Amino acid sequence: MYGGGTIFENIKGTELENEDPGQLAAFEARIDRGEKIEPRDWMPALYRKQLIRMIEQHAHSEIIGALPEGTWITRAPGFKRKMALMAKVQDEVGHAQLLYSAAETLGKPREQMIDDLINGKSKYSNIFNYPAFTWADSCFISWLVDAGAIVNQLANAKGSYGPYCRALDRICAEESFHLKYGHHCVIYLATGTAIQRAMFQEALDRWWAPMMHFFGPSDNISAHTETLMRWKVKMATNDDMRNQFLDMYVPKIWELGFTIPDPNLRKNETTGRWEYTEPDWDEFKRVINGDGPCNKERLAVRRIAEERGRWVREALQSKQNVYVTPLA
Ligand code: FAQ
Repeated sequence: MYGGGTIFENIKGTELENEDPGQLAAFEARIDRGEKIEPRDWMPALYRKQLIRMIEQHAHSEIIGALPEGTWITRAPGFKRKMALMAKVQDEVGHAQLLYSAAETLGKPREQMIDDLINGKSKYSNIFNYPAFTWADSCFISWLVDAGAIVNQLANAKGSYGPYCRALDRICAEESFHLKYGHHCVIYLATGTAIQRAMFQEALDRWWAPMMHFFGPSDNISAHTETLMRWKVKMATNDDMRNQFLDMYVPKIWELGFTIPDPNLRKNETTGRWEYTEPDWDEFKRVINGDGPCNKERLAVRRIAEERGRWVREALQSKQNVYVTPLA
């Protein structure tokens, strides 16, 4: 069913109108049976387009997501935390590589994806456009942003597109280490001095709104959820993922004695759902469309990285390899 009728009653005037009905029906039957779709299989153009959009945005989010924490590597308190944070940041960049590879299987070259990122054409996660002023901000990202990412990725990993699901299985395994590292860092602050506790509370106050935005617009205004869920690209709605995150992490935050900056946040025991102040979707739209506190800075850093790495890529692609004859 789609918008109240069968797919064939509802495709008129949509991007599916030009698809062959037989192929479309066979494709949907495969999805319904829980089969994985692989790169050489037939798929509707809209499925391909939506997957490229979503996987590409996910890849960009990993690579840009490395930046706010990356600036804390040299300032992390203690050698062990520096090592752990460096490994985490390296993992995030590795996740981007896995995701770019998955998106490439759908036909969009990596160079074009990077161009679209640095030219501001593609989106990436709203949350990485906020500044990490303090060490507690870095701890918030490692614990709670990674927690949110895991909620989303565990769901998407059960989806229909083989290469994306396999990439997500690997990514989730690494993210679970990040989460433990982040939780450990936050417990340290929570059980530390009054200044350390205040530092995390202040981070929580600033990051809560972007964290609520992180799962995407409410279901009633989300543009793509219906199509993506129908084709099992997304396995949970934005509101369901937000609810699951609140269910798992609000009790843990309260347990550590911190206050969540939303007076309306409570679990409705009758519905089993969390109630909260409706996030400011105007701010969300502004940030994802390029006007957040750090958008310009984030893209500027990526442009510099792209420019400085050009000679390496050119050297690797060069056909004029120089062979050194071993000395006799
Ligand atoms: N930020 O119709 P929907 C991480 C856009 S990885 C920016 O609901 P959809 C790891 C959306 O693209 C974090 N834009 O969209 C890490 C669309 O715009 P468009 C990233 C957003 O796709 C941790 C419009 O709003 N994870 O954190 C956001 O059905 C720590 C309408 O929205 C993924 O990308 C947002 N938060 O659902 C790294 C997972 N939300 O394209 C370093 C895969 C929505 O029409 C440190 N993605 N938009 O112009 C997904 O599951 C989905 O794409 C959603 C959005 C759930 C994010």
